[in-house]
Amino acid sequence: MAKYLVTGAAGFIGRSIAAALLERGETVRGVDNFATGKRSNLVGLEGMEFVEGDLSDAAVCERVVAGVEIIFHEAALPSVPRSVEDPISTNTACVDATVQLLWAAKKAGVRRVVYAASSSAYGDTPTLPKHEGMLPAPISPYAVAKLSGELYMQSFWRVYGLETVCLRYFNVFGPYQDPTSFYSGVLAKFCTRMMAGETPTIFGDGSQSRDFTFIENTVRGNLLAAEAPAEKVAGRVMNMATGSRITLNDVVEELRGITGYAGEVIYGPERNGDIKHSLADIGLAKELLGYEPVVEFREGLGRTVEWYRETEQQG
Ligand code: UD2
Repeated sequence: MAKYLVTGAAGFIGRSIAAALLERGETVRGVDNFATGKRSNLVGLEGMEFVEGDLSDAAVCERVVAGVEIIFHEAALPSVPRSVEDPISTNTACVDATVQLLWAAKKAGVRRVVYAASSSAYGDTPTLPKHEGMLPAPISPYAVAKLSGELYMQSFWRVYGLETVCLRYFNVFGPYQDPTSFYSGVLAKFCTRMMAGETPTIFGDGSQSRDFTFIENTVRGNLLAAEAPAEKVAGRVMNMATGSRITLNDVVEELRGITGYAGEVIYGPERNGDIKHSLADIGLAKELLGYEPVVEFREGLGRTVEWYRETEQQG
């Protein structure tokens, strides 16, 4: 019987959490509907019990939560532009599925749910760094959907006593992130394109900045959130990031150095629903979880390029 459930286990973040749990010798169940997750991401996770299914289906939720103590809820339909084009699918995957999962978890007596919340909740407010005391101001349907998930988490803590912890991820990147979709995260796209000598396209003038967070930091934060005492973390929302930011123009310069790309960069129109600057205050996660980022941006970027090179990924 599995102690941990990882939703979105065939996705980039889910598979990384599952791998860390297996490494610790834990019993793990994973679920994924392969909407954006990949079967190839399950290679190396043979020790995990895997269920293929969609969490918007109550029967799937009931099946996967059975006997579980702690859930890492990573399943979602990411991407701001995808949600602008199709808000219904984003809502189904991020909101409906989350409520179904929580309801099944509550009924099955699951103790804790650690939720992949998003920095997009802060919207485009000019104040930097973003801290958890700020009023949410989501812009895109994606941001609204992820924030709704947070609110459901807090409700299930308040109403049913299900321990929930929301970690607001800030632009996670690293090995296993899919570079092949139009909706892929910018670093997955830029790393693989520039490695292949192909031109990256920046949406806007490239002065936008992000608190890009290497996956190992995110995984570490999740494990800490699963272990922290309920008195400290249940019902809480906290940023999960590095506390530093870099502009897209500077990212491209870094990648020129790492990949040897000497070609041009195309500048296209700014993306609808985009946020200009994003930077986290990580003080709360430090205080409540003892979290510290362990891999800084440049090292993470180098390791990511190395992984794409070794696995011969194409953007
Ligand atoms: C948002 C969230 C992030 C996570 C993610 C999931 C913010 C600040 N961040 O990421 O935490 O939830 O959604 O999808 O809300 N871009 C280009 N060229 C490309 C692709 C992207 O210039 O080929 C730009 C894009 O316009 C944006 C930046 O790169 O300014 C980052 O885009 P992204 O899609 O990687 O992530 P973002 O910030 O929407």
